[in-house]
Amino acid sequence: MSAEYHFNEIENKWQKHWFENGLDKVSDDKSKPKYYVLDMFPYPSGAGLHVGHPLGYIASDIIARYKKLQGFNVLHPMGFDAFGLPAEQYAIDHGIHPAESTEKNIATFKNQLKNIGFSYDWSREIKTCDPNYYKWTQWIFIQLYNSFYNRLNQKAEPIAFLKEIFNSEGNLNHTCPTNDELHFTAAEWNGYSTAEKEAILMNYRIAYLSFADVWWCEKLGTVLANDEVVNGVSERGGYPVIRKKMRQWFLRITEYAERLITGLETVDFSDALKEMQRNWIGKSFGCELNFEIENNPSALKIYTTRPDTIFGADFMVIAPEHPLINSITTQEQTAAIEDYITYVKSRSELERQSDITLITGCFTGAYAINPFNKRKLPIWTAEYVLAGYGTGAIMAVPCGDERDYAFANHFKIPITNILGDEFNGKEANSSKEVIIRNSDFISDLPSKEAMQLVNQKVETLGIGKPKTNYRLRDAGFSRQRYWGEPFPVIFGADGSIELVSDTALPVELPDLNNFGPGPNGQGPLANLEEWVNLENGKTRETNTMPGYAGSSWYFLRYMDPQNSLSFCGRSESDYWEQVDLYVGGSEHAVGHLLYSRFWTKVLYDLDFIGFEEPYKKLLNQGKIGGDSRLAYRVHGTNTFVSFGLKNNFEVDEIHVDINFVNGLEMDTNAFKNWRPEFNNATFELENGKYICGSRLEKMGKRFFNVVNPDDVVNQYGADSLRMYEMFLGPLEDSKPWNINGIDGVHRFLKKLWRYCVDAEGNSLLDNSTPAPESLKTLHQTIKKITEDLEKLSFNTSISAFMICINELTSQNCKSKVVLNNFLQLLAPYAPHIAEELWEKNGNSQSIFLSNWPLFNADFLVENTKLYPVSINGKVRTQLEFALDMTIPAIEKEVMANEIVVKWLEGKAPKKVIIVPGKIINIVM
Ligand code: ANZ
Repeated sequence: MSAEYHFNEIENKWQKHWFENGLDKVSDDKSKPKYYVLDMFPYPSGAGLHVGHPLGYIASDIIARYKKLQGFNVLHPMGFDAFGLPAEQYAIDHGIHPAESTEKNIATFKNQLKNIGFSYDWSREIKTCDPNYYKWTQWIFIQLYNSFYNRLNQKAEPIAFLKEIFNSEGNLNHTCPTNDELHFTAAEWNGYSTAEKEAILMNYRIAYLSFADVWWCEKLGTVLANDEVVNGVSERGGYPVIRKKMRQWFLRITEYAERLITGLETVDFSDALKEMQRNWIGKSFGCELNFEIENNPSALKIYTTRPDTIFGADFMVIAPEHPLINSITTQEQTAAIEDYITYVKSRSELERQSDITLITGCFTGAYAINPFNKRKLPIWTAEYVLAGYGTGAIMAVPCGDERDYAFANHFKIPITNILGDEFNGKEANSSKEVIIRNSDFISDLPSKEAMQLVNQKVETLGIGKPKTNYRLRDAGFSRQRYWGEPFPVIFGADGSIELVSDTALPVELPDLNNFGPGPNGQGPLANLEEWVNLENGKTRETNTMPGYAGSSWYFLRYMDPQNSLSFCGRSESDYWEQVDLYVGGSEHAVGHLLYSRFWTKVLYDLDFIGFEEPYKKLLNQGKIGGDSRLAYRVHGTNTFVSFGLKNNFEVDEIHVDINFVNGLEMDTNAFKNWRPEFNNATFELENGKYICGSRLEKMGKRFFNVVNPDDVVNQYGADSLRMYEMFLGPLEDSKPWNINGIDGVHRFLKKLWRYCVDAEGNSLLDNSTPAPESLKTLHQTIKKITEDLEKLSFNTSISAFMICINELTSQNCKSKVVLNNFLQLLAPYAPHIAEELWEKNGNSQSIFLSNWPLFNADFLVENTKLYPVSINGKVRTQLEFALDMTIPAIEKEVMANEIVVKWLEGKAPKKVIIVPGKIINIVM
């Protein structure tokens, strides 16, 4: 190899070496302490990676290599979240099978990742679409189906236990999660038919089948989860969605609401992220309270978070879906109520909640009685009260609740003031820091005290009880799509449910050519009759699992990826335990993270693993923005004017592919050849150049500003790319990509190279004893880099490396020992150049088999001092002495010094003043 820094050769050489020598393989040596650092695995899209994607991967790779050098056994795997809608949409659009396009995309991703020199143990790669993987996703589903949440023990337990309990005591101690009014004795249970028993058990199972309103997207032909619907349209594609009742699988995540909140206290996630999860779960404290209905035996149960406002209730509102609506509606109001219900059916839950200015509702004709003052309150129905929350019925308090106020105002319902001066009559005052007035036994009490009193009274009167509610809903788990995990479920001709036995797993996804929807909104698998229909009229479940199925437990499979007997052997999960550091985008703050925390808790409860939080620490990387280039076409022509001229014309902006713009200067020929419409483009130049405008925006295909990491690696090397991405700023920040900046780190690596090797490529370093100042520089750097890594502050290390090499250069340090230590510090960031120079320094084993340099504070302590020596007040020279030297010993050496002797001109000095550690002054 010649003397220049040939990064491409070096990087290929070492990537090959590491792979061939299994350097990235995880060790089986379980006596070592472990460290598990995980990236959120990517969905292998057709577009490949752009430079924004590896930001988090680089950070996690630095940590992985650092921990390895520290002696940890490091698990740092990579895989692919390979099922999903886009591959299927692509198949529909282009006729290419999802398996084929997915494999191709994975190959591209892997190549791109390998080029960056990540230390992934590829022997542990997983793909969620691999039958050997989804076999276990199906197996976990079966465990979820065969379990219920035992509220007494606060954990999931086998449903077989529950059957035993029902046999011996009915459901006395085990409230039904979907209906707390369902009570049966052991005798009643034993009298039920098998089908009746199964129907009851279904209400307890953690994976269960139910009919429910789901978001249905006609265009995608599928049901979407709440978090896949954004602003009333599908997150992917932006297509309209409507509410539709369908038979769906659900996961009873709601039983875990409390543990999902308390578990947050045991993990190291950012406060913002924890807050997002808490908000999503939406815990509130309140009270359930029964109101009698005039001329009707049923009670109306409401949920309120403000029992203290009960004397301000002016009317009641029930959800249009409320089960009592028909039985309470009076004859005169029946037609109006029916019309209103029809209207509400056309409205999505989102519209119902978000259109707060649109006030609709209908009076049922019925009245409820306030249990405290016996006041008659009209019962209305209105879309703002949702069936799925609380009890689906409320007492409306216009002076304390905005929506109730707006409703009363709209329908001219008189408002009772229970807040005195704190209610201005023009808007509700929803503050809880108020004094309650005009309210019988709670008058003139602060809200909080009043609440307690009312709660107590409600309990003594036996008309209600305090209640905690969660906004979290059970998660829909069925998709009417092809490219996902099939369910291990078979329906009997009588509608009974049979789960596929463990030995028959996986239920393989059958091959298919037609990816269009099946009949009646079913998924494409419904078209495959020979697959669907089994003997004796049995049929297979034709839905497939949603995208979050495979990603909810993948971190466990990496621990034991080839295990054919278990999803993950217990000895492996006991050793690797939680992920120590999880790096990924904040867009997964609720969906993926919440589901995988939930699955982990269930697996823990069922004693398949020994820990209940999957991720000990989470780091969210920011996004890298694109630096777009713009050309200016004079409106209605094919003439393009350079940036400086554009204000003289009426121009249209065109995004130009950044690949044919150098800095800001556009290659006009490349532009002309780019697209037929630009073939005859003409240009008005500035100083012979076409100068583009620029803009920072999202990195994406449609802005033609995508930077492929492969191109950067070719031009500057993977080490420069890695260093530069870290140099851009704190990992959590979003920041623009600016290729100009990469020169700085690239020059630094070249400088390091020249510092270490001569023109012939031989080492310039020697075995000289390092000077104290060089050891000081080195140990300052060790301290800084180690602290930075512990804080996950990557950007600050880059400048520390540069400062270190500058200092060593000016100290003319040639010490191999010092440079070897420096290379060990650099190795996590720039592994290839560190490995190459390490070898040139005469080390025969990989740098990654060495160790992390230990900081020694002794080297930072100054033990000599460079004294300015003045003669008659003028500094004539500088002399270095050990700080612990005695004054007479210093004086002796000063007086013998050549320069001092010269200035003394043979005379004896009047006085020699020596202040240790400060100055030496000779007075003549
Ligand atoms: C009386 C009251 C007085 C209320 C007041 C609020 C303020 P969170 O915090 O979200 O749990 N509510 C209850 N069930 C509802 C449903 N199904 N659809 C729409 N609204 C519902 O909110 C609980 C409050 O939201 C409850 O307390 C109830 O109104 C309303 F000054 O009751 B409140």
